[in-house]
Amino acid sequence: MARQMFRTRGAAMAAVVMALVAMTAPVEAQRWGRPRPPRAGACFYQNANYGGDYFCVDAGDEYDVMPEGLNDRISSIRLFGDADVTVYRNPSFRGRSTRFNDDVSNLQREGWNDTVSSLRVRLDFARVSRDEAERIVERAYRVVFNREPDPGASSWVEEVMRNRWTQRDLERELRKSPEYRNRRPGGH
Ligand SMILES: [Ca+2]
Ligand SMILES: [Ca+2]
Repeated sequence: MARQMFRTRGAAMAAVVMALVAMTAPVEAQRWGRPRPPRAGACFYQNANYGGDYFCVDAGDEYDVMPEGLNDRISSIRLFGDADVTVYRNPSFRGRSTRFNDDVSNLQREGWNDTVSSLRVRLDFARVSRDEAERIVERAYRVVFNREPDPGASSWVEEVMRNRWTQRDLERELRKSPEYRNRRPGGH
């Protein structure tokens, strides 16, 4: 019951957003073509191995119903900019679903050829690599402590990855540390 209400409210909000978009810009019906891939999002191809025409969806967007001509036609998927995709066998995010967080060159191998009837594209925040986390720690240390991270900073790398922190989140945590408090004017 609660889930049903949530879904209904979500749909109502989506309708409001769609109406706002419609007021500010003409809504271009999504169709097969050769668009420029999004910086963060996914492209869906008519054929396996990213063949034939395709359409693209930005991260954060979703289709509860596939635009005309796109239903039960998708055969491969490419992801861009740390996005992931959840596909559903039926409209309205119903039926069997699978989440993909990597390119799928042939949906047939996954049991999903020509069967996707609704989909969601999301940013995959979980996929912060260790390299990215280390860079976040380095930058945050320079901002907050005005120095390079020492070996003790490796535990912060783990925290960034586990909690999916941004640099700003980490800076906030570092400012709670004794090192930061002691270096502030008036601190001793
Ligand atoms: Ca197809
Ligand atoms: Ca279907």
